[in-house]
Amino acid sequence: MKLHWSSRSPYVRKVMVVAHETGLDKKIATVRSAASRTRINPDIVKDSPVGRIPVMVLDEGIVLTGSFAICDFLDSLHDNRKMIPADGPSRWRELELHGVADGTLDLLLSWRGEKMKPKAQRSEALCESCAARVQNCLRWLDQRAREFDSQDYRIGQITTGIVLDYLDFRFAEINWRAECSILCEWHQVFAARPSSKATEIVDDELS
Ligand SMILES: N[C@@H](CCC(=O)N[C@@H](CS)C(=O)NCC(=O)O)C(=O)O
Repeated sequence: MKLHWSSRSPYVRKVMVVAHETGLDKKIATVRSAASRTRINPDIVKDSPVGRIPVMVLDEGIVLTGSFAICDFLDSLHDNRKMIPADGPSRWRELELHGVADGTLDLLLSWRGEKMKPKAQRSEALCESCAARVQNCLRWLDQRAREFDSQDYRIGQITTGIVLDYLDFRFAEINWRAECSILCEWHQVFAARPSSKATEIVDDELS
């Protein structure tokens, strides 16, 4: 399995944490692929027309675009604790959490894309809307974190931890620890997991 990969993408990190948690990391051949909103990377679009990462090319030639589909595929390859429950209420509960955590990442990436523009081209309305929604999401995640349990460590908690690390990486000005005391305490548990340590964000200029 080939994975278009970057050390700075939170969505790629989600895939890699799931791979480590399920013991599949050694089976993945990572290819460093830089993705940007403004430049098309021909190596990525050769495999997926969307031109974003992560993209996984399976051994049989099928190409999976997007982190959730890739995590779902990885989950089909093992018989240990599933990262995405197959059915029943636990599946919908997990997708409820994942939806908010993943949506927070989407908001952060849109916000950052806007913040990086020269001031004259920037939409302050978009920045303010992203800021308000991110704050709502963090409050929601903080309440939900009351129920976080290591026996139930799956894609929803994984994505939540990645959101928090991404905030520290790209939005150091947001003091989420001050407002989200439950997430703040839980983040230490997340950071100590071997799968988190093995996939820490590295700001190498190449990716
Ligand atoms: N929903 C997608 C989002 C992927 C995504 O936005 N990846 C970013 C890198 S972190 C990207 O490729 N950005 C380039 C672009 O938006 O064109 C997923 O879950 O994989």
